[in-house]
Amino acid sequence: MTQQEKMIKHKQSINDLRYIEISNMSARAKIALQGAHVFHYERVDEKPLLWLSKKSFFEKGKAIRGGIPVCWPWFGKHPTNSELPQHGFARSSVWELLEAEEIDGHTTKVLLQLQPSAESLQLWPHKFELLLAIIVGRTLTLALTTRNCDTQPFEITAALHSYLAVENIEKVYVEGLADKSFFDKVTGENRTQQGKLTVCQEVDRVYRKVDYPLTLHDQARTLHVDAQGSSTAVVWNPWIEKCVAMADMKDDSYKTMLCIEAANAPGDACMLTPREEHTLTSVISSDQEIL
Ligand code: TA6
Repeated sequence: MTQQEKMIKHKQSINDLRYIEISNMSARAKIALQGAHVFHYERVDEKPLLWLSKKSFFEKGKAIRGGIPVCWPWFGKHPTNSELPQHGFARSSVWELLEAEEIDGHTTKVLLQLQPSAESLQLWPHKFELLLAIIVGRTLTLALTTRNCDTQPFEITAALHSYLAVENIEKVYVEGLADKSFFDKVTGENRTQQGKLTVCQEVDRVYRKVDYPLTLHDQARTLHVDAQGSSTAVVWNPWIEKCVAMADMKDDSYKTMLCIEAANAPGDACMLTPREEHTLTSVISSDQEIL
């Protein structure tokens, strides 16, 4: 077995869902081909940075609960048709693996592609190419590129919906959002963030004109979410009632996760003319030194 084969293992499967397992000198990651979904990322000698629900479905056509779902070509509810799937179809479609290569002993790159299918054209009648480049190393980078391959312009909203793992939600705070205006999806109001963000109830907010990086202070470490190609950031924790109501979360799951999502949420939508492209990038890192 070559060194490269040891570091990139293909075609493992959970309930028939294929995934790639990456392991290099800095980190380990697992990426499902359904959704191009990074559902595990941990640096060597450190707890996972990404949260994954112990009750997540690993089923065809159902998004994994945790990791980084790719919300595309719309974020949240469809703007005009509430019967269409929340957060679009990219997260539940099977992507094609184009490349998996070791850049050096500490860094591995994976490239996945989604193209239109009969099903996608029914949901969203546009020709596109969607690429997700994932770089697994001391940091985790995801770069989502949308190309308009159609003859007409189209508009997308999107998010790299990262679920970050925390020790105790009631003791964390997020820095970088002070004085930013946000839409509060819980109350339906527009508000302004006063100081740092703490979480002691349901939080579902779309922050505007965000200056990345955002910093999540957990008890033993500090996580950072940096982004390019995005001016909106979504922060979400379902809190007690919504968590209990979700079939793929344990009742107390809300205590150990917080989503901080680099997004092109409504208000930051991207209009692409034919052949134009846009890249939304998110970089997740930790301050904890590798031992
Ligand atoms: O990003 C926050 C959000 O849009 C919330 O409103 C919440 O519903 C969450 O995503 C999870 O959505 P999902 O469709 O995965 O259950």
